Amino acid sequence: MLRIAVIGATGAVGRECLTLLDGGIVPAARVAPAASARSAGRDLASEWGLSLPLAPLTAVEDVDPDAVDVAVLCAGAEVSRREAERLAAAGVLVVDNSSAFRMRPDVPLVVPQVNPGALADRPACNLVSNPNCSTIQLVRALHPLHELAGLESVVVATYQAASGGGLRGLEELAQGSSRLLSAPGAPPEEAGGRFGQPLPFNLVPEIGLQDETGLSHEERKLVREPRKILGLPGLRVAATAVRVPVFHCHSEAVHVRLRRPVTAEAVEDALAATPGLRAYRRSHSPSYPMPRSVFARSEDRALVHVGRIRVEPEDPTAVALWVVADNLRVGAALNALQIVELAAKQGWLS
Ligand code: 11C
Repeated sequence: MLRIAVIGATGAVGRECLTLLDGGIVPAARVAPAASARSAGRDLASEWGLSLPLAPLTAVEDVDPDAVDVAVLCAGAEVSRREAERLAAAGVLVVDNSSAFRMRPDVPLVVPQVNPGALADRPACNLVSNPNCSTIQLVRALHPLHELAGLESVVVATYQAASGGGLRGLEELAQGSSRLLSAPGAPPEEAGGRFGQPLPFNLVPEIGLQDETGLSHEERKLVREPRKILGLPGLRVAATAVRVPVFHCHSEAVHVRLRRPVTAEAVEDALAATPGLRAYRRSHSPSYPMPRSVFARSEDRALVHVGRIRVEPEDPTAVALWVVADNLRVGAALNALQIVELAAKQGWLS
């Protein structure tokens, strides 16, 4: 059984990891949570009602590489840049949730349902990257279409929940919304905060800083990461990423051009036959998932949901989809722990 460190354990993704480990997703002999030094000593097992074999919470810098086989890093790119290589150099397999190493050619970027072959061999650097949450649900919906008729190009608009901004993002949305509900005429908040702009009752079409071409950081990830995961370096992807005042679950409007013509039935069948994905056929009522309905049921939080499945009558290579998934679970913790599961199956961690 594995000895797993969860770094950034007190954050939104870290907590999801501990919840999934508590449910037994990967049998662990010992789970060592770590967070910033000011959280050290917190008793997460009693705070969150966990019964997994949890070691005392330590500061990130104090994680002992000799006491763990695998470390899941969920504390953001800055901590990953500081800690991942220290642990990896000492022989720990590091599964990193941040954007720090994703585009490094020697670091596999893995969605186990899409490119498990990227983990055929243990990477010499001991690092595996977990993709961005909005990328994971996108490639999981795109992959069956690629297998069906070849991907030519993708246009995606995201509707991203506040939980993508962590616990602070959730708190900002809750507090700002209740403030506005009690004083609807109140002037808008100042720019700033977790999302750069006020989110309650608003839409913020900029997630992360824009580069010189005007693409935001989130949009750059949506363009580059699918190419690496799908093994399609020339895939054309256009993305607009928008933060919306929804607490949980990212949604995406996806328009795809395929190499060969398809029918809507064939697309529905391909999506419905894909493990871990729920297809909402046009005959289904409603014919689409929504963030709140997905978040409401634990089993739905582990799936990618695809609805509004359309093929343009005038151009049967053009397909449109609406994709919803829990960004903290499917888009982060679950994918990371499925990477751990795959690495364990490969015999890398025994
Ligand atoms: C968001 N996608 O919703 C981001 C959060 O690169 O792993 C995850 C950032 C990342 O704001």
